[in-house]
Parts: sequence; C-alpha cells; structure tokens
Amino acid sequence: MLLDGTDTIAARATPPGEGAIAILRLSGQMAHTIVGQCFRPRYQSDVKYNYMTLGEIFDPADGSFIDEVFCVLFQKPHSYTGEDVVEIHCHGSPVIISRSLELFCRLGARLAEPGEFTLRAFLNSRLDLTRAEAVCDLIRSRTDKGARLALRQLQGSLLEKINGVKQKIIAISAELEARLDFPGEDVGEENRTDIIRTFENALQEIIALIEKGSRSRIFLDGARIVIAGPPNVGKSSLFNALLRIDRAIVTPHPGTTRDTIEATIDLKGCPATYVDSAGLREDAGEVEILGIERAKTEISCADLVLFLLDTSKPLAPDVTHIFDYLKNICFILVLNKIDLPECLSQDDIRDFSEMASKCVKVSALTNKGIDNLEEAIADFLLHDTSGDENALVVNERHLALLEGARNALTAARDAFQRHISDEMVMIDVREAHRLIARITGEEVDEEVLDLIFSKFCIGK
Ligand SMILES: Nc1nc2c(ncn2[C@@H]2O[C@H](COP(=O)(O)OP(=O)(O)OP(=O)(O)O)[C@@H](O)[C@H]2O)c(=O)[nH]1
Ligand SMILES: [Mg+2]
Repeated sequence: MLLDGTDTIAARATPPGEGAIAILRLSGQMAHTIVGQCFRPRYQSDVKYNYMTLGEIFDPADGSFIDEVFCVLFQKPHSYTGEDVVEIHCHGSPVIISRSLELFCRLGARLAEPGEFTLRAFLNSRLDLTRAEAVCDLIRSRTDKGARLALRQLQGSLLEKINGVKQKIIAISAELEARLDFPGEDVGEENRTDIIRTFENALQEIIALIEKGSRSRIFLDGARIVIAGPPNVGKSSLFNALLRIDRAIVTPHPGTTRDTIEATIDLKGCPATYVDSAGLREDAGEVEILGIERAKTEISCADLVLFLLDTSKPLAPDVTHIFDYLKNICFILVLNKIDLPECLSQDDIRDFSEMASKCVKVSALTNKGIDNLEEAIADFLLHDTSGDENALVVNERHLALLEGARNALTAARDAFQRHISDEMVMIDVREAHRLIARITGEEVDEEVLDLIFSKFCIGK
C-alpha cells in the first residue's frame, strides 16, 4: 500500500449494487481539480465548501451527460482524510458509478485500496490507530451492543485509557531519569514508594484492559455455539427452539441432519451463531459419515458446544466413542425430552456431567427450560460483561502489545524493588512505553498498517 499519499484516490463509499443514491468519494491533491473538470453546477453561486451543490457530471472528452448529482467539496484539513475531498451523490446505478469512476481515473485519480481513506486519515493525524480500527468494527458490528462499543472506541474511549497508562509510564521514566542525572543525591524512601505506587497503578490499568477488554471483544467478534450429540436426540429441534424459527428439518428418523446448518442471533448483545450438526454415531452411511466429519470439525473450533442427550431413552452403546470428541472442549450437557418419562439415571451420564461446565434439562418440543439454557450459554460466554455500558474492547493486536507492556513493566517494577540499577530498570520501562505507543500508532510499521487496513471495505 502506498504511504506517501501524494496521489488522488477515488471509490464509491456506499455498498455495491443498485440503490436510490450512491456516494462516490475522491481524496487527494487533485480531487477538486478533477471534479472541476467534469462537474457543472446548476448555479455557479451555489458552490461553497461543506455544502451540497446541485449540478451534473459530464465527460469533458465529448461533453456527454453522465448524471444529475449533488457535489460536496471539503477543504483540507477539514475532511475525513485531512486532504482535499469531494463527495458526489449520484443515482445508485452500477453503470453510472463505474462510468464516473472511470472518468475520475482518466482525469488523474486512481481507484482506492481497501481502507485507504481511513489510512490517510490516520497518516494525517485525523485519527489514532485505535479509532481507525473502531471504524472497521463499527461497520462490521452485528448487534446494538457491538455498535455502541465500537462507537465509544471511535469517540476515543480506548485512546484515553491508553494515554492514561502512557502518562504513568512517562512519570516513572521522568523520576528514574532524574535519579540517573543526580546519582549522588539521596532521594529517600518516600520517593521510592511513590515510584512503586505509579508502577502498581499502571500495571493495574493494563491488567484490567487485558482481562475485561478481551472478554468484551465477543460482542464484536461473536461466538460459535455448536449443537452436537447422538442422532435423534433433538439437536435440530433445539436449534429451532433457540432461534425461535422453524429453520432445520426435524423428523422422527435418526440421521436426518447431514450438513451443518447455522444461523446468527443477538444473545444479550453478542452475535451468537448456532450450528446444528449431524448426529454422531459409529455405524453411519456414506453421506452421514461426511456430515459427522463436518460436525467434528465444528466441535473442535466452537466457542461452546451444547452436547445433547435424550433422557427418555437409554444411552446407545457407541456413545462412549463420542466422549473422545469432547476432550478439551467446553460444553454444556443438555438433557432433552424432559416432557417424556425419564430413563437416564445420574449414573448413566456421570462421565459427561463431570466434564461439562453445566448441566441443563430442557424440552425442545415444549420449550421448557430453553430460557434457563440461554441464561447458561450467556453466563458462559459473556461472564458478567453484558451489563457493562462503559466496557472497553481490545482486539488481538492490542492484547499482544498490552501483554508485552505488562511483562516489561512487571520486570521493571521487580528490578526496582530489588534495588537493581536504575539504568537496568529504564530498559524495561522504555520497552513498555514503546509497546503502549504502538497501540495508538505513535510508533508503527508499514506491515502492521497493511494488515489493519486491508480488513476494511473499499471506499472506507
Ligand atoms: N417428546 C419430545 N420429542 C422431541 C423433543 N425434541 C425433539 N423431539 C423429537 O425427536 C425426534 C428427532 O428430533 P430432531 O430434532 O430431528 O433430532 P436430531 O438430533 O436433530 O436428529 P438427527 O438430525 O437425525 O441427528 C423428532 O421426532 C422430534 O419431534 C422433545 O423435547 N420432546
Ligand atoms: Mg437434526
């Protein structure tokens, strides 16, 4: 990706396909000149920065009319990217969009890479990296809660927190530097206690971010919850009950579900994807075996498995094989068909219930216990985070840097407490500072920027 930002980029800012209106955007040194050559305002006196001007786009090569549009000019640095920007609101026809973009490119622009507008906003200091990442999260968010968390980050909630930590690290550095500058002076115990207190405060804030922030990420990333178990125990019925729609086929015949079926719902603010799978058994036919393979793959990458058994029937002899699939997997044991006379005893299911994080009884037919099961799923996935309106979210990149900063700062504090030389302590303090600065993008390399912005959609 080009980082010098000298060329002018163009892209549509609205989603592909037909629509009432589409918005095209240009950013860069030539944005105003390019549009000046192909936009004719209806009334010349209307043209003002930040105001919509009615007019038409035409091809200067032959004067042909392309579309009637509204045009908005933004002057640097007062624009999203910090550069000269033009937005063209045209009719949402794919033909008009491609003709206009082709025209802009002929007049000197080039098509933008994914996320390039936001990348330029970052490079021009309109946004720090945490806020640029929040733009992507906000666009991708699938629940109201996820959108609100991303919006808070866009407004600078994480930036503020990170800056707070950074100030504490800077304060520690300043104290240590002063001690290095005046080595002979006795700075006393009080000063040492203050420095240790600042170390502790900074560490506490970093640890809270690591623990709470990564847990809250589930509201943006979502969770996969796989419904698994032997055939005919009611997996598809439970899938339908949890989704509250008649989505998967249910029949009295074992082996009905072959492929995996999935659907996503909003579970207390978390985009929860439920996956229905083929019943696990040993003597399956050819197609069913393929389905069982898929079920096993889903189980191995699930955030949570709902392992279902039918309480109205004895356990099938091959159920012990299923046990192997559940090793190292987090699952809730769900005992279904409680509307029928109970046949399974505690002893029958002991092995499963000992491994399960919880056991819940339901009837997927009558919906009895479904609310309890949903509570148990939400408790497992969301812990106590769903009610926290001020939650901060950290992504994997932030997490790795925060963990590095925690380790460096812990090493520095321990060395300081053990009266190891201030020079040595400073090495770890500087490292912690460097890692924290990378979160907001004060220090960053091109590879990281590429990785972050390539996840964006074109035009953002
Ligand atoms: N009485 C009763 N019957 C149920 C309950 N849940 C499911 N069933 C019935 O059990 C049979 C199998 O249900 P499914 O939901 O298709 O079971 P499955 O586990 O998806 O089956 P496969 O896809 O074949 O592995 C159907 O006849 C359902 O109506 C329940 O809670 N109570
Ligand atoms: Mg099924």
